[in-house]
Amino acid sequence: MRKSKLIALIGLLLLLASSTHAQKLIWQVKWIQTSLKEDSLRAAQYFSKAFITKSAVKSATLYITARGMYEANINGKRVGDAYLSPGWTSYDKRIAYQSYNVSDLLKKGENKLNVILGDGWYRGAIGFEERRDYYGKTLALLCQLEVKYKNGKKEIIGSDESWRCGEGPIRFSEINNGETIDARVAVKTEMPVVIANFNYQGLFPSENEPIRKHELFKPKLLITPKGEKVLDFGQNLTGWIAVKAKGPAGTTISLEHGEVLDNKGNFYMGNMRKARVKATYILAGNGAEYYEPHFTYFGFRYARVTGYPGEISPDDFEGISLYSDVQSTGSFTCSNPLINQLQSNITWSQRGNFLDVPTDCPQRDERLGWTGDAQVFFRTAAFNYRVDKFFNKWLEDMALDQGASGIIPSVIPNMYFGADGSAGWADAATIIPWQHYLVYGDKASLARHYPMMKKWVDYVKGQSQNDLWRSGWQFGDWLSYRPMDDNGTEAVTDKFQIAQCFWAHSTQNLINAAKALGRTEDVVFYSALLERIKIAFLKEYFTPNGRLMSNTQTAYVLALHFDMLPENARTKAAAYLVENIRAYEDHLTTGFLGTPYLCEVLTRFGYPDVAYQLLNQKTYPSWLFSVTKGATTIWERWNAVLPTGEFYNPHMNSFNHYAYGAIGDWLYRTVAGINTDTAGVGYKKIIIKPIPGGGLTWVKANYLSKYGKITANWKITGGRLSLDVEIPEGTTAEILVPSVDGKDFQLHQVIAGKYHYER
Ligand code: RAM
Repeated sequence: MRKSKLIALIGLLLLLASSTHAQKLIWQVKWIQTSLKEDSLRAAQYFSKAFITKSAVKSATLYITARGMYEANINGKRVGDAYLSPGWTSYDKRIAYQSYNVSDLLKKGENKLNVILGDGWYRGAIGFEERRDYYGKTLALLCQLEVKYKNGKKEIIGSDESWRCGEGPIRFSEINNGETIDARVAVKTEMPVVIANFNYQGLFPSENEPIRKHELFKPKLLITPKGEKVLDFGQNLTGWIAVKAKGPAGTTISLEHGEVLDNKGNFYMGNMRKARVKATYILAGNGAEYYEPHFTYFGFRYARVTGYPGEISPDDFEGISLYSDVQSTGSFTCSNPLINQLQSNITWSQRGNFLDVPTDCPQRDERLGWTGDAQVFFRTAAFNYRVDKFFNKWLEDMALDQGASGIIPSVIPNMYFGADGSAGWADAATIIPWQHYLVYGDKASLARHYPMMKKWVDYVKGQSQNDLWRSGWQFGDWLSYRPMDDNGTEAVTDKFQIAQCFWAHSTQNLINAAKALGRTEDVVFYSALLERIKIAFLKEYFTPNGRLMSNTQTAYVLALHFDMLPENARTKAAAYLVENIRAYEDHLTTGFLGTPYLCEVLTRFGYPDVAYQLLNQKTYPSWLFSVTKGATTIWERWNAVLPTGEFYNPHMNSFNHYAYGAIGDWLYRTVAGINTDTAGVGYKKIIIKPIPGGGLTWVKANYLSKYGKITANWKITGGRLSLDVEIPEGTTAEILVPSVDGKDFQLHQVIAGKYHYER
């Protein structure tokens, strides 16, 4: 007994020692900045330090970060395979640093550590318009190379006054505006550096996956009707293009990036707004040259090429996709190729918008961490990829950016442009932590985000009068169906009716979290509040006959999904929802807030057939409309391309916006039927309940939970349904085997194993 206690204690001490070692890096270096005068283009800054390793190196670690974006190399070899480092956090509050094992890059004797700094998110044009210098005007570098010698000695080579700085080939780089590389300019670091006036405050070791290179694409060359040379990579992706070329010195190759061709087949950049999205390469003229950008990224499927020397061969170009290196965890395929394309589009919009921050879009002058978009997409994202760390990091910034009043900014990292605290956007503060807990079962994270959840609910409470939230900025059911008509088919839902639903939802999420964390007082307090919120909702927005004041799909979906209505009024409300869908000839009319729950609500209230009709709908507005128009990612609007083939107005028309991809959650959870349960969060307890329908004859899906792989495959042959299920070790499951028509279910309680059922 005693001995085991002692062993446990030693174990604990060792654990503490190792974790404090991992977290407590002692910086012994200085922030440094360039001494060069900058022109308006602000070329990338080059830093270097020559040093000598005195004896054989055992190991070496480089700790590095920047105010700006960094890329390091030792003796000409790139350090690590992460891009756009140190990633984007609320830099005014915290900046991540990374550590790299560089043991293999050092050699005995003379070495050179080189670092290039670009403007990045720190001071380049980001967000709307040409917003620069958001976090500061000065780029700075902080790095510490810790060398351990075989003879037991240690040495630190870090940023300090002994470094040199200068310029090199990257003449310009900005997130929104691309990069210019002039290979004729040699790297020259001869000037002294300046010690920058920054301290170590807010520095933290990054825990989430870095941005890395992923899929590679070979283009096809198109000559458009205008006679322009355009590369088509076949997929709307986020990243950049690597180019091989050979030509005289000074030859200038430009690549402009676009997502779509216009309806005449010409290159189109109208929807980029102020983002210049251009990569420029100026050849050194010394034979075969290779280029790719460093400190920018593009959202594109097409690239217009100008200035390329000689014949353009597609072999000389490669599209490289970049995104946070999160583990792939899910796949969904079925017998309908259009739905498979939809799933592919969802996955690609996720990839293209998960670059350290979940952004709305990757191409125009925006690319911001919009809270609403991230919230509606979270569950879908968590099926496709393991996003626990990715979101924990972002939620941490959200907590830091939360106002003292409890208000949550609309974009995280916050860009302060007003319009904060909107229902459905700011509610990301409770929705994501709670959903995160359901998916990953990580109580420590939930506890960490709990104060933010509570502060947000309290903020709304402070705004409310007589338990009604009817004030402040509201985006409403953003981008819902709004035809230009005179007969009232617009599907606008009263924004405060929506707000009241989300306030209830946030309060419910808070209560759920309080229960999970054993905060009984909060459970009691917020349960009473929730009751009052719902009573106030009914008085204000619910008619004696059972309709809602705004008689829209979104209104019914939110009221039903968030349990706003008395039990005995729900069946009727669901019937009104269906009636409404019928009135639009089996079309959805929902915007960002109603769409994620639409099919789920229909399923819950006994209308999975209607949900399938919406899923299968090919005419506007619908998910498959964009698919039939050749989309390879999810569009921002149901009508990014109008039924006429024209574009919607260019001011806000992204072709890579994952929000409407939230239907992916329903594909996994209902069509394939893979779900978890509050009785065993994090897929400790699994529910398998597929609901066949929509003419599908087979579905195959799997999801890699932390316990292992969960599979649900079903098919219908000869009027019989068969279901194959795989349940991982350490879990239990309820398998509900559906009848062919999806109307009744046979329950099996199982443990880990592979199961086959037929009905
Ligand atoms: C748009 C963004 C985003 C949305 C906001 C309200 O500009 O693209 O998708 O959340 O507006």
